[in-house]
Amino acid sequence: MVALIDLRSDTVTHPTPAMREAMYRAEVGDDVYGEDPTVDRLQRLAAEKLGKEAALFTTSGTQSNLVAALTHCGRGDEIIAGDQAHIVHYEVGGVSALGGIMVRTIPNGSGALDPIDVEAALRDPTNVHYPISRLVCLENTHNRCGGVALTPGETQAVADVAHKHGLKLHLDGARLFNAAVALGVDARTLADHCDSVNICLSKGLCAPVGSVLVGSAEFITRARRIRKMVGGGMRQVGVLAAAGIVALEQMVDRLAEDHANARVLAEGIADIPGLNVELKAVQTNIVVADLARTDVSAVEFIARAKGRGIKVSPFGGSKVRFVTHYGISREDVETACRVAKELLTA
Ligand code: TLP
Repeated sequence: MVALIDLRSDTVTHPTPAMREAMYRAEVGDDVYGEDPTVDRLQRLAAEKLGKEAALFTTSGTQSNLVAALTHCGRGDEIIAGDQAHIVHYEVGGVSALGGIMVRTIPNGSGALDPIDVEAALRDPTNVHYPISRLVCLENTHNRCGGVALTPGETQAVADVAHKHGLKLHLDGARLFNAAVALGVDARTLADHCDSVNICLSKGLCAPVGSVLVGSAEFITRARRIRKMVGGGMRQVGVLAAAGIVALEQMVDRLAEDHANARVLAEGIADIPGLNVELKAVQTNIVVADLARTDVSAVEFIARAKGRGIKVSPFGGSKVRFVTHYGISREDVETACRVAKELLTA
C-alpha cells in the first residue's frame, strides 16, 4: 500500500493530542441557555484576538457566513462580492436560497476588490427598480485566488467605500491567521474596519469542527437568534470549543511552516513543461496549478496522483489545488513534486 499524502485541503487535518486532552477535560453546560463556560471562553478569546466586542461559535465557515449575511441583510437586499468568492462558489447558494438575498459579483481575480468597482456596483437607493445594496464581502486569504493575503490597506479601502454609502463589510476570514502570519501583521489589524468577521478553527488550525463569527455586541446578539434559526444552537458544545481554544492559542505561529512548504512545492513543480503556477500568488498554504498546456487533464492527473499516494483537489477546468497543513512535512512536499514531475513528463 502506498503512503497517503493528502494535499486536498487543510480541512483534512486531525485534532492534535493537546486538543483531544482539552476536549476530554472540557467543562460544559447548555450553550443555548448561555451556560457553557468553555464556549464563553472561546468566544471571549476570539473576540479579543480580532479586536471586536463579541463572538459566536458556529458549526462551520459556511454557517458563519450565512448567519452574517442573514443578520446584515433582509430579503431582496443585495450583497456585493468578488466573482471568485467562496460564498459565491461553494456555499450552496445559501444566502439566496435561505435569505432571499441577491449577490452581485465584481471581478476579483487577484483576490482583493477594487474599491472603484465596488462603488460602481452600488445601486441608487432612490430608484425603486433596484434592490438595496446592503453588504460587501471580502475573503482573506482568498481561496480561489491561490491563497493570496489581502493587506490592511486593501481591506480599509473597500471598508471606506462601503461605509461611506451606509453598507456593512463582512470578512470571510476562514484563513485569516494564515494572512496575518504571511504579512507579519496582527489578525486584529486585518479585521479592523470590518463589521463582521468569520474565522475557521477547523482548517490549518486543526480543530475538528467549528468557526467563530465576531462583531459588535449588538450584531452578535442578533446573529445568535439567526444561528438558532438555521439549526446552529448547540448544547454541551464546550467539548468542541475546547479544541478551538487550543487552535487559537497554540496553532497560529506554526502556519509559517505550511507556507514555507507550499513555496517549496510551488517552486518544485513550476518548471514542469506546460504546467503553470503563479508563483506570485503563492503567499500562504495554497498552490494552484494549471495543466491546460500539458498533455494530461486535471481529472487524469488527480486519478494518477492518487494511485501514487498523493491526493489533490480539482479546482475548476484544467486547474488542481494543493494545500499544505499540519501533518504534511517537507519530505511529503518533495515526494509530491517528484510524483507530479514523473506524471507530467513521462
Ligand atoms: N473551503 C473548503 C471547500 O469548501 C472548498 C476548502 O477545502 O478550502 N470560506 C472559505 C474561504 C473557505 O475556504 C471555506 C472552506 C469556507 C468558507 C467554508 O468553511 P466550512 O467548510 O467550515 O463550511
